Amino acid sequence: MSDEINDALSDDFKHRRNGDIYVVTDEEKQSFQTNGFVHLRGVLSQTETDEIAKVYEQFLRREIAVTGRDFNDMTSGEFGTDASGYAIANVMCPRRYYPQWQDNIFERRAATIAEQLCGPGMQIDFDQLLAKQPGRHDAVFGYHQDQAYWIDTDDRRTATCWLAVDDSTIENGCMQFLAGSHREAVRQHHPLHRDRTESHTLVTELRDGDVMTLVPISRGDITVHNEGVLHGSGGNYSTGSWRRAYIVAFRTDETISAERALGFTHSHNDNIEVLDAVDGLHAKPSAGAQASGEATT
Ligand SMILES: O=C(O)CCC(=O)C(=O)O
Repeated sequence: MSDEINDALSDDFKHRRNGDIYVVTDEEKQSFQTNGFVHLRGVLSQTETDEIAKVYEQFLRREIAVTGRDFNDMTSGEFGTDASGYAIANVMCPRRYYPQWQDNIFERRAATIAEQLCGPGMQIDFDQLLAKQPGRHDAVFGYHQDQAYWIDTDDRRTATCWLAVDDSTIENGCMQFLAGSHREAVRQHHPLHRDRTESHTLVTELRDGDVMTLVPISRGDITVHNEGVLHGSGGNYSTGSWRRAYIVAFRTDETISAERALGFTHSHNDNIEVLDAVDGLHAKPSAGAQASGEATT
């Protein structure tokens, strides 16, 4: 039996896909509003995911040139070295480095999802690859709210579409969300290592009573999250399974123009003064954070 026929027979969600469109239900829209994230099943078929994985592997093998800090280890900030040692290989802005990837099936279907969840005027702001090697217990993506990484704009609507290129499991470090936390102000964040020249990564601490929801998803599924929900992920404890994710983030035309006018492009090579102006570094610690001993760097 061909891969395509096998794919079609084992695909419970193909009725949700119609060409470039993926139909989001009212219940899923409500879940995105309430929790700040939603899990959408079968956004890509297995065959479509295979096509994505081919280019993904070219990036990981460094067959596609990526400049400076845009290929780094998200856990250590290391870049320009042998990536086979990276716990989380992070490629920023892959569509910029490989324009042939623009308008691929994930981008097209995710665009229809962003519009259904956030309304009209949503465009791709940036994309990213995050690959956790098997057996890397240190492949931990620290807890954060995305808005903490970004400069403030008037309209913060965001749909960050996170595609599982491999089954994403509790064992290999699936996404975790703090449901409803987008209704809080941005918490104070601090760089994981000293300052932002050392590492791009920002983190915040959990507070008493915070309970993370772990969201394992199958290959071809996505999660979508907004700019405010607190999230992160654990290490890869599996012995043989990569946890590869391909992320395409949609924000409004106005936000993207405002970011670009300030020189903020989501590249890790952006000017340090621009990066130092982001929200979470300047958020005032809340009374609750001080009471629970949250870091206030
Ligand atoms: O892939 C991960 O573990 C984290 C991804 C993330 O923080 C994001 O997409 O905003």
